[in-house]
Amino acid sequence: MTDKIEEKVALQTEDSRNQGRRAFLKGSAAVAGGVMFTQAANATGSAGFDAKKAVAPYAGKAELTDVLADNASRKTLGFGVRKYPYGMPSPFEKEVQRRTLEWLTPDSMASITMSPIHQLHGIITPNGLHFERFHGGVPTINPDDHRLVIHGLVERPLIFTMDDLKRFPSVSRIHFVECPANGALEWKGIQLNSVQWTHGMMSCVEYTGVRLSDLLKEAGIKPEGKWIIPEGADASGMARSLPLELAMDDCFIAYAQNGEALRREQGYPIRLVVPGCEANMWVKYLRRIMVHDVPMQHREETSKYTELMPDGTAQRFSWYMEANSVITYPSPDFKMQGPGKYYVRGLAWSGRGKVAHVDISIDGGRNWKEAHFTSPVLDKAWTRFEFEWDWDGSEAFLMSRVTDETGYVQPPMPQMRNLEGTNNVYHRTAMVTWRIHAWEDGKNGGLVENVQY
Ligand SMILES: Nc1nc2c(c(=O)[nH]1)N[C@H]1C(S)=C(S)[C@@H](COP(=O)(O)O)O[C@H]1N2
Ligand SMILES: [Mo]
Repeated sequence: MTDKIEEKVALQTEDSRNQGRRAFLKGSAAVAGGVMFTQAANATGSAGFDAKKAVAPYAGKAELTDVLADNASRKTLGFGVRKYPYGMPSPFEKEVQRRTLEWLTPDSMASITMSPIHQLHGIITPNGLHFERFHGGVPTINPDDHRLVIHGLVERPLIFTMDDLKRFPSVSRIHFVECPANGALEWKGIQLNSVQWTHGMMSCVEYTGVRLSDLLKEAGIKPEGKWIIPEGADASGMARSLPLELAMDDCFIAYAQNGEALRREQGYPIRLVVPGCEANMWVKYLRRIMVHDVPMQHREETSKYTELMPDGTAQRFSWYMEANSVITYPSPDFKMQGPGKYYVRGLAWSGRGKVAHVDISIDGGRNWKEAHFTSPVLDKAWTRFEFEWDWDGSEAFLMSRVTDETGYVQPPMPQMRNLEGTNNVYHRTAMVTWRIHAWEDGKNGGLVENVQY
């Protein structure tokens, strides 16, 4: 049985590759009016075409005939409508998964999985690939039974059903969400050779929900009320304190993510969205918000979500995620395909606003050139950058450095380590370096390796 399935998959792979090539040829002919053929003509004599600088390989007549020949997928019908009432990715994408490290998360109830950010495109994380972090398992909550309570130092304690929440004006915003432990494994030195491990504790989606300020105004905050303590309905009873100014600013309570209801892993039926801030404040399965005069004293946040400085003292509250960036292609999961033109791609984001610009170095930080953006530039959201690079095949050290709209510049790793030491677990947001091995470097030729510079 298994063998049969594998056989089928192998066959389909071949077919879909051919189909992919055909679609590409069709597409380029339609868009560029037969560029492929013009290039072919140039390559055989005329000036103006430099085969060495081309990204796409030259297609001769024999290859074209071969690729354009009918194949299995054109001779049989595919599957019909209603096969998947809820659509699934192609089976050929089955390696694109969130993953965990066994040694990092021995217990699946208090666990984490990382998003395969090297396999994502643009700035939106699909719901099924959103990173996951939970302290007490994922509850399956019936939204009809779920309530949100706002109480404490308020004029009118309130109880909302999920339908009540949807009657408020809605907001839809694209934001990144990042665990402050993202990158933490690399504080002391290099550990892992994949951007999924070094930066996958984050995602970026479109949330829809209701403004927290609308609900708090409805309840009426008493003058003594200075903090809110949101709490989750899962077994972990996750709770954190937020100052009222932050709560009244751009926070909202999301019921939807990328156009559909939140996934259970992400807090179904509702989660708090605290744009730009540490993900642990984004309480999932939100069941109550208590308005208080002081922050919570004895909970996890005071012991855990602090930054331990070299002298042993702790920075107690560090809410915002600093500007950060990373090159996702090429990165250690890829191997270079030979000297030639590459489009270096990556993500930049800032918890304090918009990304202003991203610079790229190919020589380990000595020289920098500006990348351009290929996505919208949004507030507290991922921004996708790209940089054209002619790789001559020699050893290179790729780095990206973001500057955000506040003027903050992403520091190099040695600078961050000197400043904060290595006791810290959180907020390791310094630059990373990918070493590209020279093409002629024996069996390592073209490998991409995580090194710290
Ligand atoms: N109720 C509840 N909310 C929670 C948590 C939790 O365990 N329970 N984990 C927090 C932490 S530490 C992180 S990093 C984010 C993870 O969000 P995600 O699972 O949607 O990626 O949720 C936060 N909110
Ligand atoms: Mo987290």
